[in-house]
Amino acid sequence: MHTHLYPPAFGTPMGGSSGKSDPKGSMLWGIDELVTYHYLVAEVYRVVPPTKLPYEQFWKMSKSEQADHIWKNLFVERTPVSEACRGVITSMTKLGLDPSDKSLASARKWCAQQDPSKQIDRVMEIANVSSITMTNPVFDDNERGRWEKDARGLADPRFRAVLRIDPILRDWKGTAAPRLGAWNYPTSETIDAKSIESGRKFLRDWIDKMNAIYLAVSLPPEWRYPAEDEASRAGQAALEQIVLPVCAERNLPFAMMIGSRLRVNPALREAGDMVGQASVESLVNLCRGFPNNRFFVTMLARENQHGLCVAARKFANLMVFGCWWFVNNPSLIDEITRMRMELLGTSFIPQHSDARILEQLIYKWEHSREIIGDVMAEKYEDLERAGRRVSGAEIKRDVKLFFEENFENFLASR
Ligand code: RAT
Ligand code: ZN
Repeated sequence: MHTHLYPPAFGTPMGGSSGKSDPKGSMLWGIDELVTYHYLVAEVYRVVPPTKLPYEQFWKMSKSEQADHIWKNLFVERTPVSEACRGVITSMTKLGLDPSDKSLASARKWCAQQDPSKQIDRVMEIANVSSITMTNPVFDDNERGRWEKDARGLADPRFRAVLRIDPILRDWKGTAAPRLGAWNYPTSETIDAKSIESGRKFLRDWIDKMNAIYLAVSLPPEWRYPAEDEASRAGQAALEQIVLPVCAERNLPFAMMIGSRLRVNPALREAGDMVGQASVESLVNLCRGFPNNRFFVTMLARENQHGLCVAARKFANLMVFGCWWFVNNPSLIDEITRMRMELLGTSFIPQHSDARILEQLIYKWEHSREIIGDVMAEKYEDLERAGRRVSGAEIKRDVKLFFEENFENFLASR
């Protein structure tokens, strides 16, 4: 339900057998991308610190050089036991590549011979995934440019779009308002009548252009509703008067990923983001205040998971989803899934993937499914011990809810 994956029409830096490489392309796939995933950049810097390899020097290296550096230091000279490392191993094994190789040369050669579109089919088949939901950040110039040039040409039946609108809530005055103005949606620094009209029109136009299935934002741990400081008031007003009314009018859920503090170590770029505890109370206020809106919500801090579960018991318009980023580790997936089943039964979405590189779909699903399956089995055993038989058909029904229908039904419900 949430990935950063794209079809080939968005361009791909690694052309594969089609040979069409687009350095600014958004479709990331293949061994070099897999091994340079930002989780692994963070991990390699624990082993080869910036005093030995300055950040600027790493970023100047080619993708393959970066991959070789990570492979050598995390996979060959150390045992790749971290979850991000193990993920690469699972994906390689399932693709028939040898994860014990000392060098990436043969994996690289194999990838170069693959056609990007066929690779998508292959990965979807191995991962047993029927549909991929993209994240389409409209304030990103590269992304927006591609939609403006040829929105129809981007359509691919395997992918669905999501309108991602972070600056509207995070930085109305400094980013969203001036950019909307430049795109012929006149706005003010405050959320006045003009800003509301333009903001709503902007969202409607882009929902239509992308055929978006929901809208989404990522918010810092400091996010509060209602806002507690002057700087956040425009974000609150934009949420109340632009985003939520359009979601309600179009009957689309709003996805909120809460708890990422961006760039605590800016030199690490995407790998430099941190976790922080968010306010579940703010979410509760929002769910109560907007009963005609539906919210998909995930939180990044382990400490927020219990409160989030309890909040979902109070509001049917809140759908808890996934184990995001730093909580996407076996021990925490186990703990969180167990707690959710105990508090919410089968009415949540246990996994959302967040794959950024195509082949990650393989391991993110494989690893999570195994844990979720174990938790389910244990819960069924508990039920049987309590005196209630659980049939195969019922188990199938639950699997379908967890891995497909809870998401689809929440998208479709009114
Ligand atoms: O989990 C991640 O890979 C992060 O880098 C983010 O992309 C996060 O998932 C987000 O969507 O903001
Ligand atoms: Zn994401």
